[in-house]
Amino acid sequence: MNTTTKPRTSTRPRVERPKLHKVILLNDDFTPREFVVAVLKAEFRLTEDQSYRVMITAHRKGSCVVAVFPRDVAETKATRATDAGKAAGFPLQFTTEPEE
Ligand code: TYC
Repeated sequence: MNTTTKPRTSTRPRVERPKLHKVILLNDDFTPREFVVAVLKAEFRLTEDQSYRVMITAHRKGSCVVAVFPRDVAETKATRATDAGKAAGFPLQFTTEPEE
């Protein structure tokens, strides 16, 4: 068997790392604060403190970034969290957008 190796003459082109996507919580006038906090804890594994801060930021400013994930994970979590609100009769909304 020929075990000699020839020197490597080609290199693999470096590709860009896939972009992470932000999950964004949107404020509304109807969803109770405690419910928003509960969804953030359950779906995003935030602590009570982190969840409260994200909720109150969205409440005051209109929206707040919850976390960043690969695109499919971000979309799945945003959908699940929005569906949790819908199932309870609330208009709670989570969206996603690519990081710069
Ligand atoms: N604004 C809601 C209220 O006053 C609470 C709330 C906060 C709802 C953040 C959504 O993303 C949200 N009951």
